[in-house]
Amino acid sequence: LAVNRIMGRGAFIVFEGLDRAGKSTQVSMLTDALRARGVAVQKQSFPDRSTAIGKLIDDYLTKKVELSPEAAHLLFSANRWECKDRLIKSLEEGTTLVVDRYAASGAAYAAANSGQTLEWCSQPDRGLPAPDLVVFLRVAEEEQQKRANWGEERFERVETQRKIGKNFDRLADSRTWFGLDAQRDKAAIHAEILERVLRAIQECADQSVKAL
Ligand code: T5A
Ligand code: NA
Repeated sequence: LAVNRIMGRGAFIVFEGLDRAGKSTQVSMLTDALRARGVAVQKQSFPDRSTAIGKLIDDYLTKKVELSPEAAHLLFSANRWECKDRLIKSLEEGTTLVVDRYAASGAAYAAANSGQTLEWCSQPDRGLPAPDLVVFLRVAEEEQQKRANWGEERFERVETQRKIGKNFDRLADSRTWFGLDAQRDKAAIHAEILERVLRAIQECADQSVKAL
């Protein structure tokens, strides 16, 4: 598209971190700030609990249904695959995507929960669009537990979170991951993220969307 060549494609920005790290808070702050600067931007969360698959995932997370860990993992992945075409279309039209959790959450949580290897757990997402930047929010367990509604959903236990944290460390790729201390003031965290994201938007404008 001629428009793409002039404007560039949008950036695929993903937020990752343990439960209550502040992802949703920062996703909203970033989306608002980009919009205020005239950047075309869309927000997306995974799991997307609004679809049929997403409703089943919600029942699983809130402990209304039981599933084998592997079956649950494949549903989380299917929930990303059902959005694939829409995500790519938005990026190609020049819209930057700000996404709350993605494939790294899938692999890190499933490996902690199922006992399958990280490699096994990474397979179902191979072929999905790859993030240009993964913003990784770091919080200590004491801080996590102080934040609202801790302990209600399925994976909100200290032992599980420790395993998931180790998995995230193994998945972190120095080229695309940007880790930061998420225990500071919300505005300070936001300022650091915004600066890095504006750079990512420029850097990927003339690159094609890569695949996981
Ligand atoms: N999952 C997910 C899988 O197992 N596989 C997958 O493939 C995927 C995609 C639900 C669960 O599903 C698992 C992971 C999860 O266990 P979710 O819907 O994203 O995933 O749920 P959570 O990540 O648990 O969402 P939370 O809402 O708990 O965490 P957030 O988004 O990280 O945190 P946020 O922004 O809502 O903030 C939490 C609280 O902290 C405060 C906020 O005001 C809020 O009260 N807060 C701060 N307090 C002090 N200082 C700061 N800087 C703060 N920032 C936020
Ligand atoms: Na969230």
